[in-house]
Amino acid sequence: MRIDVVTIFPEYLAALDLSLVGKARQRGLLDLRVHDLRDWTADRHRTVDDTPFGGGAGMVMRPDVWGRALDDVLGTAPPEGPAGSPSSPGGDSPPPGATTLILPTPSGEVFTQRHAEDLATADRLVLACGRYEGIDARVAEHYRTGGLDVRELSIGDYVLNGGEVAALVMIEAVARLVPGMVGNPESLVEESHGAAGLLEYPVYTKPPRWQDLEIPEVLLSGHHARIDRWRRDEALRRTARRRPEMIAALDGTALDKKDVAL
Ligand code: 6GU
Repeated sequence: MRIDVVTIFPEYLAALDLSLVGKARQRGLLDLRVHDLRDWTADRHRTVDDTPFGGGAGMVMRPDVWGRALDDVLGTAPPEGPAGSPSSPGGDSPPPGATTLILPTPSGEVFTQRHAEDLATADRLVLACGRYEGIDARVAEHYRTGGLDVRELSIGDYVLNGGEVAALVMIEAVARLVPGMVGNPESLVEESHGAAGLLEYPVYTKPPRWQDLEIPEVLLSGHHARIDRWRRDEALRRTARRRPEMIAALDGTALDKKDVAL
């Protein structure tokens, strides 16, 4: 998979050198490139924003700068100048295949595990991180009209200063679902927000007694059917308390006769 991030703060994305995503990059499973939006500015001050039409507080990011950047990174830019001219800041030509343009924004659809699963099947993701009051709305409209899959996505109901942290969240959630990226695919099976539609049950490890607290006895029983039953009931209880709307959303066939009464 190829992922490009365009931002005025490339340093924000340094965390992508670490952990699972960093290893996937080293192993060549993930081609991740971070670009500085200001490389596509045209003035001495490298301006990316301007005042909003219609008035109001704050600044809006200019569509012309974003258009040059995204055309270049997406590979929809007009042909380059004469041979020997400096190469574009976007680098060499992008791969063919399904591309999704993601615009992280607090006014987007809320990003869920379902979005992550869907985006993990794309060949290419391009994330355009806005700052200030956001990106001129014509940018999303232009690329959508051009036939690109454009997603405006929020990571939750709170406001961040820009799309960079949201981009980190989405990239990590997607990358761990790409085949080969997670060491043990079984760890994807029983997790929270997975197929069961429940939060995950509580987990325990050694030592068996800590701060006067013991682990639930059933986990030491070696009785796998009883352990599975206990875990499912704990997942149901926890979900009912913390996320009652997830219980309401379970389909009629999701609960069995032995499920704990909630
Ligand atoms: Cl994607 N961007 C910003 N600026 N704030 C957010 C967000 C995104 N998602 C939640 N809050």
